[in-house]
Amino acid sequence: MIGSRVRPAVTRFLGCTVLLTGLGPSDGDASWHQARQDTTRAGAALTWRMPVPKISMPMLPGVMEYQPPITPFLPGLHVDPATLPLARPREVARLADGDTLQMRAMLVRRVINGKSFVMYGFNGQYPGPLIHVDQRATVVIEFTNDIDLPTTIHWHGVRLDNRFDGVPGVTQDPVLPGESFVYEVRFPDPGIYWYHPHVREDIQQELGLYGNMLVEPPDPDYYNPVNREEVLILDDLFLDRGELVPFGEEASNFTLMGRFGNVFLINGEPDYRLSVKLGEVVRFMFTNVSNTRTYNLVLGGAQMKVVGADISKFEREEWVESVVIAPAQRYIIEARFGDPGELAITNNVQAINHVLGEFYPSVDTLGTIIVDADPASANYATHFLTLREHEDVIEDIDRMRPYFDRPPDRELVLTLRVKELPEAVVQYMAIDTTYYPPVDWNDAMPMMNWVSNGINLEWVLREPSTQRENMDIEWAFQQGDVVKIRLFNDPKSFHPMAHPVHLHGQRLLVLERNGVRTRNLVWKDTVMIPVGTTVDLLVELTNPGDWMLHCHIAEHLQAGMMMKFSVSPSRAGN
Ligand SMILES: [Cu+2]
Repeated sequence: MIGSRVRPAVTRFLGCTVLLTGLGPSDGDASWHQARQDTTRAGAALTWRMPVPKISMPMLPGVMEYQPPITPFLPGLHVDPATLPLARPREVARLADGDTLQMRAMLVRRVINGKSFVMYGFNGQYPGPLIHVDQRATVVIEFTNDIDLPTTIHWHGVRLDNRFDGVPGVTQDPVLPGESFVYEVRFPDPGIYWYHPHVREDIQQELGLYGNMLVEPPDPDYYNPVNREEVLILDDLFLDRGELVPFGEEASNFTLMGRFGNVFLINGEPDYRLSVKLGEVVRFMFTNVSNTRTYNLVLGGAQMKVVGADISKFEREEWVESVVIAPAQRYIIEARFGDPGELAITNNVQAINHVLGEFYPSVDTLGTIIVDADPASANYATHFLTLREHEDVIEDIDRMRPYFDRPPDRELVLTLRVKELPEAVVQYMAIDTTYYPPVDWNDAMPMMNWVSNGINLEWVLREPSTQRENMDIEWAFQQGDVVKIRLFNDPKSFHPMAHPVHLHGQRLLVLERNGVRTRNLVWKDTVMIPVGTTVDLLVELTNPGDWMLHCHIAEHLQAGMMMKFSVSPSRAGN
């Protein structure tokens, strides 16, 4: 009686989809049932144990032994890794308008620092294929799901046709194991974008289902001339005692602070190396695909200028010493390597140990840039040393400036609701006089994080005017509307944390933070809201459909921090 035994597992797993989408379970095929049976048996063999914390701390009674009230899950536990294809580095898929790419989400064998893991990959690659297209192209993606969970693909930051946005229960049904879905993706904006599942991102993104889209502008002078362009994805994988830390099957774990990894990966490599010639100017396109970690990236002291972000160039290029990249954000940086030698690509942060009340500088090396003594054949130093003003961006934003000083049209408060936590933790937090930083650069409360999950915590977007929350919020707009949205991250909640908030299908400007006007604007789709901060966004609603607004910390999204808004087509029908 496979059906009767397995059906509850299917329902439970889709239960997470229900939380995400309000969508009921649907029947899968035989391979789906078999896959679920396998992982259900596997889940019973897995046990929970608190990961060894990176920071030193006294243990609260009951925390080490705490067993999350959910089933531990890892994919393909019964699969012999030797039978799986060895994942290979990302390949470039250069697609013309109208071209078709077949994409398959599948189980792969990954070897990281000499050890084999069963993980996921698109087309057997890590990251997934780099989809390289011209601006205004439309491509067809014939997608097949060959992993053991329902999934979809979301094309992050792309103002595409709503039907292909990849949100289960909103724009499509989830793609069950063995099933397929055809996406048509049009690219109206140049720059760097990325794709990932919109089902259980905490599991599927962590295990390798992500990739970039690079969209070429037709204007050859859109960017500065450089010696080369590098598309780099930043990620952190969470291992404990050499093994992947299990995920929650019915609900996410680590929902308080998100799943902070401890093995840093660039393009899926733990030891990324790039060789350049002396004097080379490199344009880096960075994407942060980590579940929760925000990076403060430094390129070994090389001179850097920031050129663009999520959906456009900045109004003006600027020199920077580091760049802060929150989950899902992209930054376009140009750097020049004027001295031979080795440079470390590092994450330089001020870490905190909440338990001991200590602050300390923390530097992690993500990769290495080797600068050759031979000079580059072409010398772009003059262009590099000139900070450009981008008139095309300024003129585009000029149409928005009349809206800058209007009062907010909508408001949201970002907060947290605690349901059931172990008594020791509740008592600890009650006497806690912890300082909460504007941004959590590290997992500073590993005990609290360990006992948190999608059962006992709920992250909340609350509309003050209606007291509605998350998916109960009803926002309806019209195509062509320009709306100001005010977000406030309540510092007085149980455990405040910065949230990278993402809007699907549209583009936005970050106008003000705590009343301070942004002096160099850029079109974005994901904005960081630090603790205690009020951020005003101006959103240009050009794209009709039903769209999500949510926190891009994967575990916060799974713990409810999402809402939907609708944009009806303008009467002119454009
Ligand atoms: Cu969040």
